[in-house]
Amino acid sequence: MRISPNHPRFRSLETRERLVRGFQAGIVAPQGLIAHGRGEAFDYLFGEITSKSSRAAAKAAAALLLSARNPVISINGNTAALVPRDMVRLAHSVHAGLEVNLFHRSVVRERGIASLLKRNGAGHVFGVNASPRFRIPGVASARRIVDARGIGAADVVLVPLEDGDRAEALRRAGKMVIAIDLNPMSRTARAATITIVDNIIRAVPELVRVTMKMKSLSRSRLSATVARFDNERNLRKVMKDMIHYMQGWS
Ligand code: PTJ
Repeated sequence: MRISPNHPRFRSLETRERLVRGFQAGIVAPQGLIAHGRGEAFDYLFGEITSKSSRAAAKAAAALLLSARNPVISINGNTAALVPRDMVRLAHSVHAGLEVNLFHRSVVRERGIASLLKRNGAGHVFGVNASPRFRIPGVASARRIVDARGIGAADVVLVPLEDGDRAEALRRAGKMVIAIDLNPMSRTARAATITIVDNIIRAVPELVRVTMKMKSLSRSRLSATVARFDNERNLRKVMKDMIHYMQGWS
């Protein structure tokens, strides 16, 4: 369906359309449409804006990605449908690998997502029928199977729209985790090293912008930016932002 740009909720409706098209093209899992609804509800409670706390998290995440030895960006169906080009741009900007890693795993969908990323400028994409494989210990879902040269070898992993247990398991495996999740109470948000509580359609362009700006900073300045960031404190601020916004309505 074509949405008129004059519609007051154009951005939100257009985002839904992208997910529906992604579903019809075999990129998005049916469950991904439901997951987006949960995200939308949280976004509404934040006023659909990128808050100061989200910007602070994006800055710390950019510093962590730029100072990583081997960063990898994990891509699922929703992420591929919503921000394929920005994810490829981010990967180029921080020299990160891209890996398809699905909760509702199917090789057909893995192939479709990898080719969508390639059409958007990606080079090699890990995770298509991953081989050699590495199994993340302690993950119950198909997400435990990762590429040994991709997420398996990464020191920093960006996990957008995640389901929880993998973020915890990646931390236990000694990796640093950056999450993008509109739910500040989710297990992913709590387990990650850095959580960007923002809609992925705003968070990823912001990450691209900030990494471009911070590229020339020294390793010690990047490390200092990461060290100053406290995820738990930032999540408390995010919750306060949400309550503050909601009180404005009463
Ligand atoms: O493509 P697959 O097979 O890997 O499956 C992807 C989904 C998203 C279906 C899978 O990872 C899943 O079930 O995730 P959950 O457990 O529903 O968690 C998704 C989280 O992302 C929730 O906390 C949502 O609030 C959040 N979320 C949804 N849409 C957005 C979002 N966060 C940021 N931006 C969004 N647009």
